[in-house]
Amino acid sequence: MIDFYTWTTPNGRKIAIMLEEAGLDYTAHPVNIGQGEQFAADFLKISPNNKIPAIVDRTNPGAPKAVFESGAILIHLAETSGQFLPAGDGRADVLQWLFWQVGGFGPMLGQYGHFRARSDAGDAYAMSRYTEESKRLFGVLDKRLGESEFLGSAYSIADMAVFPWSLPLRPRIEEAAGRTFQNVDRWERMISQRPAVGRGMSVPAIASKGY
Ligand SMILES: N[C@@H](CCC(=O)N[C@@H](CS)C(=O)NCC(=O)O)C(=O)O
Repeated sequence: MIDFYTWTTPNGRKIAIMLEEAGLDYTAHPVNIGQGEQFAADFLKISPNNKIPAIVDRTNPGAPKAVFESGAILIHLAETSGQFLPAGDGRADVLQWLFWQVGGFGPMLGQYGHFRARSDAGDAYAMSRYTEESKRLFGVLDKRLGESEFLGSAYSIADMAVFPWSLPLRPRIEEAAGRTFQNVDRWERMISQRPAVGRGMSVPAIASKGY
């Protein structure tokens, strides 16, 4: 069984999708980051950077394994389940797009959202910087998905990492860019049809917390 600490945000949903896709036994624990629950001492023992997502993998009851950082969690779950991260050449193909997401697409879109929500603060340079970077990154994603059905050569943890960020942000970035990202749209529609993705995108069902 896996204890999964999460909230209603894209970084949490990456992991929820993987847990559902891989058919793993897990319990979701909402951590309300709007109310500061990520700073609770017990949560910091699992996630020292005070961010969701985090897991405690209790598959081996004698040796529970805590993991934080969404990319590390996705790799851990892929390796332990033997799913969605191929061996050989295909592995690097997936990992390069996974690292592109955790190192660029997620942080830049996150900063875009942060400054957009505070546009009254008047930080025009920050807004311009993160809008331009978001447009550039969506362009990179669109180009890749024009060449390939998925980010790697098959559906993988890289697609699961990018999808929860792309889906809500693409309309705003398309508006800013004055263009559509048609290949991303095609890929989002395909990913959206997967039942496990639908289930993962609705985790957590806000009810209780406990860690
Ligand atoms: N690099 C981290 C980023 C995680 C992250 O930014 N989590 C946000 C929610 S999406 C969070 O927990 N923020 C709370 C805070 O910063 O205090 C990862 O990929 O797991």
